[in-house]
Amino acid sequence: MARRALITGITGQDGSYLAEHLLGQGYQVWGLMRGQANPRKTRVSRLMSELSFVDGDLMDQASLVSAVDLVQPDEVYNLGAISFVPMSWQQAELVTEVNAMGVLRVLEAIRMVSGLSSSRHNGEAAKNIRFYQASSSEMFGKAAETPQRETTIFHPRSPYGVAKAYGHFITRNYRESFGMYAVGGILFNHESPRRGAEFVTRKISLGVAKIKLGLQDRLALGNLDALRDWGFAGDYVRAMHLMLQQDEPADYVVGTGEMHSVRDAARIAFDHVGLNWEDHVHIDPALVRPAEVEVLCADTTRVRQELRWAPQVDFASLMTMMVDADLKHVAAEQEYGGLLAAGSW
Ligand code: NAP
Ligand code: G4F
Repeated sequence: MARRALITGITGQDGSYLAEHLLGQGYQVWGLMRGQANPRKTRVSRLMSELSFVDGDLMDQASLVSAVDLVQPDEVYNLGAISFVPMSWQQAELVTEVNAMGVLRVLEAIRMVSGLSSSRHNGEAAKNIRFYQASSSEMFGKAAETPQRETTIFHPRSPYGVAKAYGHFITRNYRESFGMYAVGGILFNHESPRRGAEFVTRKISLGVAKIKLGLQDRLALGNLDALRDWGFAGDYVRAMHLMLQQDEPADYVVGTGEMHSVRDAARIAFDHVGLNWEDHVHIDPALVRPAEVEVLCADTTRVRQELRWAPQVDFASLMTMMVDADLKHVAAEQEYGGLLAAGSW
């Protein structure tokens, strides 16, 4: 019988790639969808006709219990979150509710549907629902060491990072308290043509496409010196799946092991279309963060050795893939008068 997976965050970048990957592996896949008419449903459902949806919201415990009960999943991937770091300074309480308490609510939903009693210490799960939590390298924040590995202490620099640290620890706690197969994937930045336009790589690729097509001339950025370990989202969802296929649950750091600056990202993207980035990029101090994460780079030893996972797309190929996709995207929007914009990536 086909295995069943439930994904929260189905309308996001990772949700779409993970659903495609799991469908390709023969799973039946349900995506948790919030809102009565989520405008982002169209873009994910037109990619995958086999995908099913179930209503629910990470803010609403009862909806999560109903969703888990209805789907009866073998695996739950909690990718839902408010994922844009700057928003977490503006709406810290909301981000904490969704990104921290939301994790607890999904774990509780699994515990309730599985019939695991709260007094059952280190017991066997009545129904073995495996759980993946989308933890983040933002938890390392002001990094104690570089590269960062599974044992590096957390020093989050934003309410987002603090909330993710709670989600990571509560996942580990449910593993230790109830014997759940529950893991946190500590993923470093991963991007794609489906990345939200608010994140720096996509902001650059969209900006480059619009400048190349004569629709704008300048691109405002913040801290050009920030260093990140950027990979391709399509590679990283394979690691998520592998983490739930092991004999024993464990947390893994997932990245490429290479770091690049925001300046490098801009240079590669502008070079790709024959433009000089310095002619177009200007610094907007308003885009510099109250507390910046300066350096993130993964120590990938464990994920490579134990999961036999390795990324397939390097940084330059990732940036040029995104620019090429946005050149097509922006040209199509121009041709169809922006009609594609609402639902498309
Ligand atoms: P994304 O594109 O921003 O997608 C976020 C998803 O969360 C969307 O589907 C959104 O659905 C959903 N969501 C937001 N609030 C919700 C709520 N109250 N209830 C249910 N769903 C809700 O993020 P992503 O890049 O795919 O990242 C996936 C996960 O990995 C996130 O948890 C993120 O924090 C984490 N992460 C990402 C990276 C990265 O570099 N991409 C790295 C480390 C960790 P709506 O359509 O309803 O808004
Ligand atoms: O693309 P970003 O907004 O991603 P950030 O903050 O690293 O967070 C992403 O990765 C995390 C994993 O480490 C995820 F957990 C999180 O959900 C998200 O997916 O910014 C990257 C860097 C930052 O240092 C930022 O200050 O780029 C710098 N930057 C410089 N100019 C900019 C800009 N970032 C944005 N978004 N916009 C700019 O104009």
